[in-house]
Amino acid sequence: MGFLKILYSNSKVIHRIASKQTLGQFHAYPGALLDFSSTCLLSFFRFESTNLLKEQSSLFAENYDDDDYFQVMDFPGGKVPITPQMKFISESSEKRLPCYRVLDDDGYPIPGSIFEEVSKELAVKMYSSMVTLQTMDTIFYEAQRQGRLSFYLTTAGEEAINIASAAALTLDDFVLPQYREVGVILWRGYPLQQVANQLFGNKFDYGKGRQMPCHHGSNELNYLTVSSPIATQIPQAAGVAYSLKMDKKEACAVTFLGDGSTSEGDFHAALNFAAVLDAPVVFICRNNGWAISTPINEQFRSDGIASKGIAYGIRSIRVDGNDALAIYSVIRAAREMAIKKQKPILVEAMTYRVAHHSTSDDSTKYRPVEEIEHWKTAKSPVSRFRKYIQRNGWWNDEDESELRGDIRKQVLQAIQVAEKVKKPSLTDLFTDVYDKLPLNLHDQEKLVRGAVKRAPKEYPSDVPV
Ligand SMILES: Cc1ncc(C[n+]2csc(CCOP(=O)(O)OP(=O)(O)O)c2C)c(N)n1
Ligand SMILES: [Mg+2]
Repeated sequence: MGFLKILYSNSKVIHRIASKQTLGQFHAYPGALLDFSSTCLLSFFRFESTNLLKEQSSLFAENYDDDDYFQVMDFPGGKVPITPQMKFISESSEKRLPCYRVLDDDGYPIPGSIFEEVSKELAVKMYSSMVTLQTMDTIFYEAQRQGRLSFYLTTAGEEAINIASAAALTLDDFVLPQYREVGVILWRGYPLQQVANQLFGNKFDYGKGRQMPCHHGSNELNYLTVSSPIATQIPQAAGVAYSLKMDKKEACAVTFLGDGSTSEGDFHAALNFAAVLDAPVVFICRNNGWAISTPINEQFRSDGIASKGIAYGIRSIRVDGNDALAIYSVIRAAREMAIKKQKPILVEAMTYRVAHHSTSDDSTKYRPVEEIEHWKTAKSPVSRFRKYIQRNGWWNDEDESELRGDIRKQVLQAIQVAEKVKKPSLTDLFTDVYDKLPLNLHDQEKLVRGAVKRAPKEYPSDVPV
């Protein structure tokens, strides 16, 4: 075992003290400080000093070469190679992490790509679900513009991440979503009518109208309800995964998050917890380039998100988020690894948020319309997958118009039904959190009821008192 000690003296010189084994590489000078290990024979030498400032450029080497290492040293946490070279690891690697892809922009499999085959039945179901998302987005967005809904968020441009990842999971896996993943809950069996009920906050909404629109959730489908505060779900997912581990379940937790969410401390705490607890969780980050109007270059300096996983000791991959086949293969493999090896996995899906952030945003104010158009058309994940299934002989133009017409009818019907249903009663505003209503909530309820009595005309007629 050898020792390396770096001492900064006033004159900015470095004295290196090393064991005998290292001598071949240094000019040795006697008379320096001594550091001992009881287990090995030590000599001590003072080596030629180096002027830090003069040699600064050589300190910022991209990486160490194998030749730079000549010994290892025990530290808490394991053995670490030692080196006489003082090289800072560069803040940015010259090479960016690659992005796994199966289908090119025209829907042709890239020669040599390794991926999980999907059957005709599964492929058509995946495509139909993506078209359902597109249709929902068009109609619900319009309904918000007509003033029938208070708020709406689309999944435009991210249909493949929604559907292909959902298809790769099982119902036993717990999903902890952000808010742009309604396709995942739909895939698990949440009816279109329920989507509309939630958006209108009517009495059939599972959340009884207490959440904003687009905050879906279902106990039955192991899909935790969306939380408005960004990144809430990420540490929760590490916790859910740890609980699945304790119960020895053949399932994992899967959480979705945006690139913007990685700027929250919760993201970092979650990754670290998951790593040290060996929690079977798959973190799926939709890197869509924007957190409302903040572009990713104002969000982080790292090579995206996958590089952060590596820093936390988490197996990570970057995938083309507009390639349904690539996502399906990656999430299948990630799930399998998370469960079999009992460890977390980070997936960074590269994509683009094609629509405005939500109905409260106008993205043309902060990004070029041509850029949006390019991603909407040339890079569309839905068109790409359609080309693939059509070329396989699994789909044709007739199927397409029939499907679009049919889904359009279903969404319009769901809106009409949901809109007519009464709102949850005033009482529901105060229930479900505490077993017994605490005094402060009891007082608040009394206050509200008093106000309704005093000004009944101000109170919405479709909300039972
Ligand atoms: C703690 C917190 N801060 C700020 C917000 C406001 N907010 C809502 S969405 C959002 C952007 C999130 O961006 P990203 O995670 O990239 O998701 P995307 O909308 O791109 O899918 C912000 C800042 C919030 N909801 N919660
Ligand atoms: Mg984003």
